[in-house]
Amino acid sequence: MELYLDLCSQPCRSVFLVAKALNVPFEFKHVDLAAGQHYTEEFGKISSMRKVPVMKDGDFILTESTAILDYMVQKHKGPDHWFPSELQSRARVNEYLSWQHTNLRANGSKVFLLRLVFPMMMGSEAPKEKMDAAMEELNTSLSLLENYFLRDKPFIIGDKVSVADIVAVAEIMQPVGTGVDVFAGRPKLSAWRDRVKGHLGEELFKEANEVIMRITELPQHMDKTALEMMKPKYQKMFS
Ligand SMILES: N[C@@H](CCC(=O)N[C@@H](CS)C(=O)NCC(=O)O)C(=O)O
Repeated sequence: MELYLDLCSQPCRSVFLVAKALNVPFEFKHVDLAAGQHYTEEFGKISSMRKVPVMKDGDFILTESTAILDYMVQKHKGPDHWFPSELQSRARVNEYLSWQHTNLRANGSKVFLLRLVFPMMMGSEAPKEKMDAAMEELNTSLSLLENYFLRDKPFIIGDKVSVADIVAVAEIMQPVGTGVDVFAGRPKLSAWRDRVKGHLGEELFKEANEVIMRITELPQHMDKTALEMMKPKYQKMFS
């Protein structure tokens, strides 16, 4: 199996962490988004979507992190709790995976884009009102993760960790990488993050998050040609 990933990306970190946690044998194919490698002819042959993550298993190519997670868990039957077969626990995982795209993932990414990418593409800090609105939306998503999905359980499905926790942790690290303290005043969320980290192991958690934890260094060594190539897309998005 080949996994095309850039660990600065949240869905890529989810796929990487679950693959590692389940001991799925895979070849790590680095697609450097900041260097525009997803626009190359070579990557275009793998996926015309031009996004990561992508999984290639023999001739079978799959995009979309949540579909890849499901495929990996089904193929490499690990402990059942990762994506449980029991009806209601499985439904809880799917509930989180359906919710996150337009909530924690979207709102974490928005904060990430405004704090890190906006200045690179627009040459100034993001307007305060845009930043405040994005932070408010992120906080709403964090509260829903705490108060709806976690409640007083150790993990989203209950006593055991599942792919839903891994996806959520990977999402949270996106704004954290840009210096937002999402855990301030949220002891329940911090304790849950520590449990997930404990389950994965300190070393794997660190390996998965190394790139995002150094992401603020990106503007200093971003490839200038790639930056110019990406500007029109982001300028349209931000304006
Ligand atoms: N819904 C997709 C999202 C994939 C996605 O948006 N990937 C981003 C990185 S987080 C990407 O490759 N962006 C490149 C671009 O849009 O130019 C998933 O969950 O896999």
